[in-house]
Amino acid sequence: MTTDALVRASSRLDEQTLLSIYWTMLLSRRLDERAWALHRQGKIHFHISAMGQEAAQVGAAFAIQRGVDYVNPYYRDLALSIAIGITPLDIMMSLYAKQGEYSSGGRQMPAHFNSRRLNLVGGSSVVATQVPQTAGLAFAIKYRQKTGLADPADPTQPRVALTCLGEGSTSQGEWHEGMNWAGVHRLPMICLVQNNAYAISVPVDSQMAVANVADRAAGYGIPGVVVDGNDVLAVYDAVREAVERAYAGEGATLIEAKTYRLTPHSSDDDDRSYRTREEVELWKGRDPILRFRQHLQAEGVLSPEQAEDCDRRARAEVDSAQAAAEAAPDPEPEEALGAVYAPAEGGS
Ligand SMILES: Cc1ncc(C[n+]2csc(CCOP(=O)(O)OP(=O)(O)O)c2C)c(N)n1
Ligand SMILES: [Mg+2]
Repeated sequence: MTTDALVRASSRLDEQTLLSIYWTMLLSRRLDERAWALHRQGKIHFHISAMGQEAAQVGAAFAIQRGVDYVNPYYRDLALSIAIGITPLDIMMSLYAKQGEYSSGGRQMPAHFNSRRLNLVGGSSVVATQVPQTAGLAFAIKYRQKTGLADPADPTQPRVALTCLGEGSTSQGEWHEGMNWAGVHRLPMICLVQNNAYAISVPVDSQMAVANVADRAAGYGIPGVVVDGNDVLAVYDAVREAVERAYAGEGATLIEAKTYRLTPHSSDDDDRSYRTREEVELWKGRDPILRFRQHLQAEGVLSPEQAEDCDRRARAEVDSAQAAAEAAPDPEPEEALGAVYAPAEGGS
């Protein structure tokens, strides 16, 4: 490691970028909170939340080349998807399943984030299936660069494929298969495990017999890194280092971000049956957004007035996204018979 690499990459982020990271986390949180309220009002049918995990997601997104690198997200990656370029209006249109909804024309559940334009790859609800797909994608990146078939517009552009999943999903065979492939072929891949301590009701110590998911990296011959998932800059640093390894042809990295989900698993879960209120309150005190706000204020990057202004603007953006989605037409019933991702003929 060079002396330069010992300096945290995040220490080189300019104030504008730091504020943009903060804004993205906050916007995701306000959108997320509104979705819960809409669900409880009976206006939408389902929501699954990123609350508590914004640092892990936004820190990772800002460490890659957003829109250039490939991302295979999982259902909890609301904040990550917003950071990549999915908009609050897109999300609201999904929640209301309105005509023209961005991810599937309103045909599948919300939280299946995808955009060809943003290199955000749509996944299945079946957990961990995105991991071998990401390994395949990373293999293609490497193969195309080696054989000169890389992006004809920019053949020298380095790329990495990032995927995310929860710690519970690492019990699935697909995860092991994908990670092994990434190790064997030294693929430009990053697997970010967001360890939020539960897989629905199952606590992590019933899920695995090792202390850290990252400990398993040794079995794949790749580095495994544990990071404080509620510290956005620590996550940024860990992912940035993995990106640089991937771009330099040094292969894949497994990163485990230790975090906590502040909400029940989904709008249809009651977490009182498997975790105490004291535990949840403890983690609310470690809220990654509050923590980053305090950091920015201490550094003189964000004043209390600016923080309030950010909050007002985030709420206003969520208000207008909600209003636009409510006013949008429902799909025609016969649209349900069409293809999910693209029109059957001549689609984009
Ligand atoms: C193969 C498979 N088994 C079970 C489910 C049902 N399921 C959906 S989410 C989930 C929990 C996953 O927990 P974790 O990987 O820790 O992610 P988290 O939801 O905590 O972010 C389960 C069991 C599924 N979607 N796919
Ligand atoms: Mg989990």
